[in-house]
Amino acid sequence: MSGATKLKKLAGLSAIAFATLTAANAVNAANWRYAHEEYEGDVQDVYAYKFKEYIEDNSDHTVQVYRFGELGESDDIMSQTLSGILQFVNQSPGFTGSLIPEAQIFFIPYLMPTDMDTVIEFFRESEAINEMFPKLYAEHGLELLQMYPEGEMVVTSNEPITSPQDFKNKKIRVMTNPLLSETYAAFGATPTPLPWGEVYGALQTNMIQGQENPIFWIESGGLYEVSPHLTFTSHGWFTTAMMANQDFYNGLSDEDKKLVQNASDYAFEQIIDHIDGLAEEALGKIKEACDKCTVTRLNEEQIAAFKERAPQVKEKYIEMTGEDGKELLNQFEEDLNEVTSD
Ligand code: 6CS
Repeated sequence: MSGATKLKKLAGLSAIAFATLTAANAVNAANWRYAHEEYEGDVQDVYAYKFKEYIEDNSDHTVQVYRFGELGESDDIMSQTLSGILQFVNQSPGFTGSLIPEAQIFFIPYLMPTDMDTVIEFFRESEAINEMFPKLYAEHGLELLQMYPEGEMVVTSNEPITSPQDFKNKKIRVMTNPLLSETYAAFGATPTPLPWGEVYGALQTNMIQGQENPIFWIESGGLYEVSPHLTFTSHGWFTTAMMANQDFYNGLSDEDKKLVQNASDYAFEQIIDHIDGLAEEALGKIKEACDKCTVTRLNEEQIAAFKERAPQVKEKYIEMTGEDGKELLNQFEEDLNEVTSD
């Protein structure tokens, strides 16, 4: 065989090998479905798209992201994940708390620090977050991939709030977990659990007189238009969680499991950058857009009046979650002490 013929034959063989490999990759390449609870450009959307970017840049898989409303409410996307229709879901403990009672820990008021750097360090280092929570989620068929903070909780209402007395006779919307209702009852309000899709309309029609959420969401969802008095109560952070259907996750190759873990970590780092300064920016936009809006930052004395009602909520949490919840709370508090005593 001449040199030229050999070369042609080799080229032919490698073309076949390449085509075979590509076909094999195409067979192995999956399209994963991922739903979250927010709109374009919001924190959960940024996380989802960073996750997608990592997966698609580092494998042949693709990720299809569904935003709020495309597949229903928060509870709907969780059901779809549990039944395997979706592979990934981002749902905040505000809703997961009705499925996994221990996840309600984030609604014990004044448990979390207010300073963002401390909160982030807590999420990075906490044994409760990174070791205990994955086990609790696994008991419910979910592979917990990441918990992350979105922003400090701020109350919006039809009148400024400076004391628990100001909450009297006000129906305050809460996400649908029982402990958050306990918190607002302890604060002196009438808690009103509602799914997200009903909140704007209920404020607009005065069915409810207030709600709580991070500033970026109050701005992006236009909540300040119908609930113009903002109060910084320093009582907590909006936390969220990204997870996978566990049967799906367990069925992945080791390589794909690593890919998913790396993509979750990558998106987490991106989100930490993203939320830095986000609340201040959103507050600036609200002040510019809204003449009737007021901003109240409670002073230490005013905070104390709310804080003294926190122990009764902690008691309720223990009552609702038993020994497992107590153990989680102890670890959570120990982890918090570690990051706040630095
Ligand atoms: O209040 C809520 O229901 C919504 N708040 C935020 C910040 N994200 C999604 C959630 O559904």
